Amino acid sequence: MFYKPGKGLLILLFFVLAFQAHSQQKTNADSIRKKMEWFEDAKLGIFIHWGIYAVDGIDESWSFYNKKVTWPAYMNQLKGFTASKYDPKDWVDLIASSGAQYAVITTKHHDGVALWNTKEKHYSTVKHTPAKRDLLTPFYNELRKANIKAGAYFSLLDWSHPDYPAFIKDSVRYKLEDDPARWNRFRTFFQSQINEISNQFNPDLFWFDGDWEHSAEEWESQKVRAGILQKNPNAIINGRLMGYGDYDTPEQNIPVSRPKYNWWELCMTINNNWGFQHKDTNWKTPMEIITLFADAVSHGGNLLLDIGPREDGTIPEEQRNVLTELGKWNKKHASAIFGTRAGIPQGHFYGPSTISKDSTSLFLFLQGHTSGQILVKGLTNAIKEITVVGDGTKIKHKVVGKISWSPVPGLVYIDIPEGIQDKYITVLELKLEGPVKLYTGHGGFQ
Ligand code: H79
Repeated sequence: MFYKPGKGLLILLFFVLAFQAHSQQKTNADSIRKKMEWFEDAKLGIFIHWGIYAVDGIDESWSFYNKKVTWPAYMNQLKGFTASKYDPKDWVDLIASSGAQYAVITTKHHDGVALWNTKEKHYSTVKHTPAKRDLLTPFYNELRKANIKAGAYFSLLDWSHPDYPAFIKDSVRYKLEDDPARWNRFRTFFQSQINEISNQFNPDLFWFDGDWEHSAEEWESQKVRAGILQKNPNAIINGRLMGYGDYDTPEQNIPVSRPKYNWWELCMTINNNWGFQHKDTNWKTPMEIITLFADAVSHGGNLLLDIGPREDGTIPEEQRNVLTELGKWNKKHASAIFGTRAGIPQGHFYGPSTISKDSTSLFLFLQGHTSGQILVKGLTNAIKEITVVGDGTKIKHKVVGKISWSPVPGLVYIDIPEGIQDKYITVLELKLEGPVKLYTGHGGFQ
């Protein structure tokens, strides 16, 4: 008798295949390794969601898509977007103080409102809001002065464009297959906007969003990628181009195991929303942000931490506070964070860790007010010295249970004295004899 797969199994298979098609990376890691260097070293970026949604403090674009407000009511916010206190120098000072090495700003969200003077006949802050100006040029200029890499978020999908098929949930303007000419008009439009961004701002990084509504063929992903790289061969492209990007972008959800792409970046809000919302006071604390930052870096990833300025361009105090506290901690622990590589697996040390680029220093992150003894397992290297990062205190360790004739290393117990604890996370540097080498066996005699 033949096995007849049940409906459930077929549906599962469909999702597995669909997911693979979505997430499979078409770019070869070796071919992009060189240009990815700064990104791999950078660890921290600041994401900025600024748009008309800050006027009423409602979900960016999704509020009309999900029918929480009507599209006309949403677009009415155009009238209230002033940028009257916008101070790009202040923004960049704040970003620099956090220790971030790059920033990514929304050039256009799913609502279609461009923050620059687009030549296309479509919405912009220049032509349709009291702000009446290109908000991106002054920001990018300040970033470059501060030597911070410049990133451009761009939504491929555009729910406000008359030639874009999807509009609001459960309602489309037309079906692509019924009117390919109309879809082609949209393609010409969005490719032109991407070209404008390339030519006017020459971003170091493109951060696409909204790719899930169409296939790579429909988006002409290869053409988008080629166009960007023609202008700037070193531009980095995030992984939301239906397989034609350079790195993975888990959103809001912290990965427990390392994402598939060779490089990855966790994007995360400080409260519950990307854009400014008056009622959202669910702020993450500096401790929580520092903890999840250390966790991302420990797994070889970056954190792209989001801020949402008000419509007038001011940045809420709670967000400023998180960035400055994170910055103070980063300054003290710079050697353990920037330019490092993913740490050792959990079985060796139960906490985040990183390894210096030359692999001869192991950094251990101790959460809370750890004191007493901590344990490292399976570390083959001899330890030259252990210091508290950013403080210099030398601390003692003891190797326990090493059998002289066995290659299995002993257990390393490290004494954590009182008085050296950081307010957030204390970091130890273990200077090793040679590059880190781990024993991963089953114990016993070999
Ligand atoms: O700009 C911010 C958000 O507005 C935007 N990305 C960040 C940076 C964003 N919001 N949600 N999403 C991206 C993911 C959307 C997921 C869904 Fe779906 C779209 C859930 C349902 C439709 C994709 C397609 C996942 C399941 C089906």
